[in-house]
Amino acid sequence: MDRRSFNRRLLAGGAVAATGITSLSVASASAPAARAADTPPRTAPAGGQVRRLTMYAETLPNGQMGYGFERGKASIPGPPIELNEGDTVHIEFENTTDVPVSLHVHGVDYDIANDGTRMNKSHVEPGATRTYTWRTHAPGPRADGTWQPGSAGYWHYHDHVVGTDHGTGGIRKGLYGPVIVRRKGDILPDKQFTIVFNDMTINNKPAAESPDFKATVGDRIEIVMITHGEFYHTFHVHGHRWADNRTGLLTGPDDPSRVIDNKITGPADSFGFQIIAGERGGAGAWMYHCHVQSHSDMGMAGLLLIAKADGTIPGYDPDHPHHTAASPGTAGSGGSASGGSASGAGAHAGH
Ligand SMILES: [Cu+2]
Repeated sequence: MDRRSFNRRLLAGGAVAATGITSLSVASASAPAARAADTPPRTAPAGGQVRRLTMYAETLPNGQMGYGFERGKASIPGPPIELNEGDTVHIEFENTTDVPVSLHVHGVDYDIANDGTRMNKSHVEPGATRTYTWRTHAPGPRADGTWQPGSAGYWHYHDHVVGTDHGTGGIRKGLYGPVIVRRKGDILPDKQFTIVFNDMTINNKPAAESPDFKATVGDRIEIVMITHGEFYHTFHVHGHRWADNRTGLLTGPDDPSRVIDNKITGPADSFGFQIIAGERGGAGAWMYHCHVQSHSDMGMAGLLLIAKADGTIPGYDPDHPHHTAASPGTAGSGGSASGGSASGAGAHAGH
């Protein structure tokens, strides 16, 4: 599904039919290729809507856990929740698992009853339902003349009660997802991918199954990058750069934001940016990876598969493993990552 249909569905509110809207479900090859370089990009409208979503926490067949907009459709990461500054969202949240779960959010506005922690009994018992309300606001002056920032940003939600009062077990099992709040006029992407460095995994996948993401040259790609777990990482994409600011975009020739292609990121950090696929570099199997060497050697790497308009990807052989982990004997020697076994990360790293 392309971004446009996703936005339509989310904007429609209610029990959104979210089939396939996970960050892992890249748009199909049949989706019309956007030509961001030739067409003025769409922009975010002013906020102020009241949205209603239904959300489920579920235990997945492999024992991991996920959030989803529909029963039986939970994913890791959970589905993106997109808002415009000024919107309110009421999330009817059902816990279908056999342990207490919650929904705790970063960045947006919520009162203590919507905190999603045991401290204020805002978690959800097995089989129970609770409505969480998140609000957002545009920036503006306070009464005292100081400036209040708006809610716009690349944020995230996660469990805060499974395993410990900090949700350490829930996050480790996959209970996390992205929240994107846009400001009126923010440029909208053609495709959106969520990449979560969680302990030594990407999106809780073992190294050999690290997620690849597909696009066509010229697509305006939005990457939402979130980190969880025990380690600091650096996020690097080959062949593309972005601005280290709220949107990842420069506003003009005098925008002082630093342009980067590598960013340090620690637990519960999140950021996002947009790139034009293949701009100045062309089509190809472009790596993205953690740039801590022992981490990338252990498999914290995947591909941005950027195809030409005809669908071909120069030099890419899907049968050839591009980012398998180094053997356990060679990876992580002397690296801080060896401590990952205590967090369960070691179980993934050797696959
Ligand atoms: Cu790393």
